Amino acid sequence: MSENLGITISNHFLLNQQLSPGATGSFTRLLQSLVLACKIIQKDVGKAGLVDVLGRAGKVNVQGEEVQKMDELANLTIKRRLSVSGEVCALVSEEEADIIEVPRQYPTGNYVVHYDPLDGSSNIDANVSIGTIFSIYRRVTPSNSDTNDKDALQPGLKQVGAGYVIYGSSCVLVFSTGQGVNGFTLDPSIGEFLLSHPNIRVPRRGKIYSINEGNYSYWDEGTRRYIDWLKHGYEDHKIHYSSRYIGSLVADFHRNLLYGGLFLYPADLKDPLKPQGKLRLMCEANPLAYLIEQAGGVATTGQNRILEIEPNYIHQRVPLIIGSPDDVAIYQDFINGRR
Ligand code: P6P
Repeated sequence: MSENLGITISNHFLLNQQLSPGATGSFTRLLQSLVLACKIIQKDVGKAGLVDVLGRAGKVNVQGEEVQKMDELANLTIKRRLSVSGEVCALVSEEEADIIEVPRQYPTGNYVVHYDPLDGSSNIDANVSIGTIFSIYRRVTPSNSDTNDKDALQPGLKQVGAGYVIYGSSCVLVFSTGQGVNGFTLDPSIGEFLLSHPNIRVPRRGKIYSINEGNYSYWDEGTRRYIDWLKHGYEDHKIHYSSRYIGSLVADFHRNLLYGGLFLYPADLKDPLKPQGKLRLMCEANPLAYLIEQAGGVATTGQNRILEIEPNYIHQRVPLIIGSPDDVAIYQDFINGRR
């Protein structure tokens, strides 16, 4: 049995983080609050078919998307656990229009957390894997002042931690604080996340591409030529690529992180209100870009490195091409006219 198994996320974090000089335990407490929130969401998602938490909540969120009852429950769970942690000064949820201030009755801390409480939630009724994505920054305004946009609108390079939890055949938390990427699987019999995927590295090249081909006619010409090359260019690349697209970003990303390959949600002209594509920079692209770079991969809009984008709006959308470095490089050759 690997000597790594049996290590809880708290053990692993304390062993790897608290050895750093000046560590106060504040980030550990924040992480523990996030982990507790995700355990609660896993419980709720796990019994969604049995209690009245499936289906639509009968409202539309700031993204213009149908809110699922589980979206609301997951959002409330994370908001509550992080607000009482005493470690955050502001929260930004994919489900809420504005920056969420910590209620005055709770102490505030020095971290800002962006999160998508339940990504892929439209798949809940079909029991498809869904997930929570989170992105952690240090505040940049003085700790004795009110937080403002400066704290919430930082480029992805400033993240001090990022991760996701995938609620699937098992519940897996994948996380990084800049010293590599590690995966922890929830052992429901003891309620602990145990180290199961130490030091995840994405293969340099894969055989999987993930994209919604229903949007083919809305893509730019370079993206269309690249996808055509993957499908019809065997004589050139000698690889039998597979198309795998679940329609749940966390699940598609997690598979490609482990197996290698490329996930693409390029800008498309399908919705003139979303010319930069569908995915959100702060709570989807940035945390996954942080993870993929920590695992040896690449994340780009096609033109720009995701982590270097200076955000101007908390719900800003960006094109996202993310995965194995050699696959991303070939895609960029196509869209920049080098192929
Ligand atoms: P489409 C889910 O709503 C989500 O935000 C991501 O999880 C997923 O990758 C994407 O949208 C799917 O979008 O347009 O292909 O249905």
